[in-house]
Amino acid sequence: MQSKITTIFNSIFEEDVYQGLSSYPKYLYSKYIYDEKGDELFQKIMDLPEYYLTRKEFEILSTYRSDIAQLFESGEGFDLIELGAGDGKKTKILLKELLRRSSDFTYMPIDISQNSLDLLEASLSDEFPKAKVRPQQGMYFKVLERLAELRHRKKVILMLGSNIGNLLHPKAITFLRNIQIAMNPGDLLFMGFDQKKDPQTILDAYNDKTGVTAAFNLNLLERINNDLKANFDLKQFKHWEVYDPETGTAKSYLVSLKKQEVTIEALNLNVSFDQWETIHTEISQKYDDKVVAWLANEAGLTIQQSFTDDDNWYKDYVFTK
Ligand code: AVI
Repeated sequence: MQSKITTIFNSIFEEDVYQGLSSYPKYLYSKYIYDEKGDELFQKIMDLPEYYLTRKEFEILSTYRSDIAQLFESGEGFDLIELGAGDGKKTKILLKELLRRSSDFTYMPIDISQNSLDLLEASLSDEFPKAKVRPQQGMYFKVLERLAELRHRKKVILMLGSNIGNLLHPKAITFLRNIQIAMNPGDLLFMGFDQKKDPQTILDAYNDKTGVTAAFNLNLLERINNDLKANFDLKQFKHWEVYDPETGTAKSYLVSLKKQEVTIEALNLNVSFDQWETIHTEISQKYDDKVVAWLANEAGLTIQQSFTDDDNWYKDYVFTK
């Protein structure tokens, strides 16, 4: 008779790592890159010359700040709810414009990390002491559910950085549908989507010369080493990026440079790698208008308008319910 061993996990992180590294082909979720070091590396990525996404969205928000502010404004005032505000560098362009126009609004950044929210709140009170800021700590959807009950005035939901691109289409649709459910007629969703372009430009953005993106990807293994007592040798794995111009999907991998075995003590797990075996770590989806319209339609949303940069490399779309 076969005996079934049940592994008890102490966290979803443990369970996800166990599942991902016991599967064939192996995978790990990119959300786990973002520990303290991962956050720092991502800040560096955003300053890389190859990583055009941040620059392009900055350009769009700066160029169209007054049109965007006008779209957001409403007679009874509005709540500006941002999903994943980070350091708020790009959002500050809009906040500055809204304050200049004396718009009546409350800024509600939502983040899972209380620490990021505290830092953001401190920098906002320095730069914009007059802004009404009400940070909301928690998972996006739990907070959005709470905020859905705010029916007294217009909600503008903001998600910048093409963060949606880290989800495959079916998950992106569920994500957008959950936002749609939290919206009332008249509310807006303002969201960034990185666009399809010269495949080489995309490959370079995820494979910079200085190796910051490689270190970012490898941070997944470092985090598992630190948090789950594992012994990944980071020098024996190589960052590898591919981009399929047909589907618009950029995929990141870590490739094992030799046959090797890794022990993850906290999971009581030995993981064997063949030479050249892969761990799939991230997708960064690129879009065009047709795909965004399809996603919106599936989620019960309508595109009202979009803003783009001089090269049409990146777009911010405005959706209504
Ligand atoms: C956060 N996210 C939108 C980034 C992206 O472009 O997929 C994460 C990233 N991965 C490598 N470089 C940047």
